[in-house]
Amino acid sequence: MDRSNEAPDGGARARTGAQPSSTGRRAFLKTGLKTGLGVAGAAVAGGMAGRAGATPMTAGAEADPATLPPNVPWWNQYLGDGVAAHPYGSPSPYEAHVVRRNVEWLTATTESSVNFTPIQDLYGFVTPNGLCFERHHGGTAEVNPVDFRLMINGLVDTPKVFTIEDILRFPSVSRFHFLECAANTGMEWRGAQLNGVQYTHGMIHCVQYTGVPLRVILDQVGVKPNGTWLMAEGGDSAGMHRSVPIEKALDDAILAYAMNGEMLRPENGYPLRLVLPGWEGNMWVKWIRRIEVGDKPWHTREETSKYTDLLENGKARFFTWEMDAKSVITGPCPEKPVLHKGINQIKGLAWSGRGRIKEVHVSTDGGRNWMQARLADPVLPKCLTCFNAEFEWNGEEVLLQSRTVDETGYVQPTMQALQEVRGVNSIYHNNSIQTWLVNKTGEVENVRLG
Ligand SMILES: Nc1nc2c(c(=O)[nH]1)N[C@H]1C(S)=C(S)[C@@H](COP(=O)(O)O)O[C@H]1N2
Ligand SMILES: [Mo]
Repeated sequence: MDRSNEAPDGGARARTGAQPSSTGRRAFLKTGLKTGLGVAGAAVAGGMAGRAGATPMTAGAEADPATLPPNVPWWNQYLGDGVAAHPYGSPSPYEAHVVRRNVEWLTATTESSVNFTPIQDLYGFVTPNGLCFERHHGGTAEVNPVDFRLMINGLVDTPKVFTIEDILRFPSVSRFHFLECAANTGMEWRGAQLNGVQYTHGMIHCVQYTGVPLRVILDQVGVKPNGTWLMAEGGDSAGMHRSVPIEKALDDAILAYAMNGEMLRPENGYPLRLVLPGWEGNMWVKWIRRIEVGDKPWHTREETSKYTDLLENGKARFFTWEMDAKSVITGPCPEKPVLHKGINQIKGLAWSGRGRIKEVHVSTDGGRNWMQARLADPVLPKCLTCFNAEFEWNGEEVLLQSRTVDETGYVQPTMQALQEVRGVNSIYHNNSIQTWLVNKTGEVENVRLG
C-alpha cells in the first residue's frame, strides 16, 4: 500500500527530548512538535508498530524525568492559554495522528474520492465531526445558507420551495445513526488487501443527527395517492440522484441540518442532507436541493451502473438498501499491535441496518471457538454498538475475529459463506467476518483464512 499521501504522523510523540526552559510553554510546544515530526518514524515503538498511525500514543517516547513525581512539571509552572485563545477548540497537538486518511491508489482525483475514519483511535460510538469519513463524487459543495433552497415537486398537491429557515421552524428530532458506505471493506472481496482497520472498515461514521422527519415536510406538500417513490437530488457538481421508496420516507427518514450538536460540516452536506437510517450511505444525499415524487424508481446511474452487485450468473443485485449486520475488532488491529503479554482488551464496533445488535462473539483461534463479548450501553437501533472482551496473550500467534448477530437473528457470515451466494465480482456490501493475525512479535496483520 502506498502511504505517501498520508497525513504527517507522529506529532503525538513530540514529548521526547523537549526540555521545558525559561522560554516557556509555547516555545516548548513548537520545538517539541518539530522534533517529534523529525524523529517520528524512528520513534514509533521500535519496530513493533512500523505501520502508519500505529500507537499507543506514548509509544517509543521516553518521559522527561523532570516532569515526573515528585517534581513539579513545567506545565504547573506557567499560566496557560486564556479563554480567548481558542474560540473553536481543537484536539491536543499530541493527538495529531488521529486524522482521516485516504489511499492514493484508490484516489484518481481527490474530488471524486473517499477518506477513512480513524476508528482505531476512537472511543465510544460517536464519531467526532472532524473525523467523519468523507465520500463525494464531485467535491464538497460550498453552499451559502442564504441561497439554499429545497424544492419538492412531482406527484404532490402543492409543489413548494423551502429555505433553511423554513426547515428549522418544523419540530425536530435528534437521533444517533451510523452511515456506512456500501463500498466499505469493498477492496477485500478477493483477499486481504489493506493493512489497517482504518482502510478496511473506516468508511463508516456515527453521529447524532438533528433535523425534521421527512414525513413532516412531505405533509406540507401533500403526496398524491400514486406517489410511491421519491427522487432525492444533490446540489453538488455530481448532482447525485437516488430513488427512495415512499415507505422509507414515511418511516424513519430525516432531513438533517445538524450533526453532534452543530450545523453539518460542509463535507457532510451543509446545510441539509438526507438521512436514511440503516441504508447504504450512497442514498444519504448531501446538499439536497430537490425531492421529486413519482410513481416508479428512476434507475439513475448510482443505482444501475454503480451500487449494484454483479453475480456469478451474470445478473446483478440492485436496490440493496439495507446494510447487513457487521462487526470488526478495532484493537488489536494492524494499527494497534499487542504490546503486553498477559491480559489484553479486545475492543470493537458492531452495527446492523435492520435494528439493534443482539450479540457479538469473539474468537482467538480463527473461528473454531467463540466467546461472548460485552456490549457497552447504549445499544441503539441502526447505530454503532461498542463491544469488548478480554484475551490472554502468551506470545503465540493468534487469529482474532468478531461475529455479530442482530435482533432479527441474522448472523454475520464468513467470506466463504458470502462468496457462495454472491460470487467474487462484488465491490459493495462486504459484511464478512474480518481476521487479524497477531504474530509472535505482537504485530497485527490483515489475513484471509481458507
Ligand atoms: N450530493 C451528494 N450526496 C452524496 C454523495 C455525493 O457525492 N454527492 N456521496 C454519497 C456517498 S457514496 C456516501 S458513502 C455518503 C458519504 O457521506 P459522508 O461524506 O458524510 O461520509 O454520502 C452520499 N451522498
Ligand atoms: Mo458510498
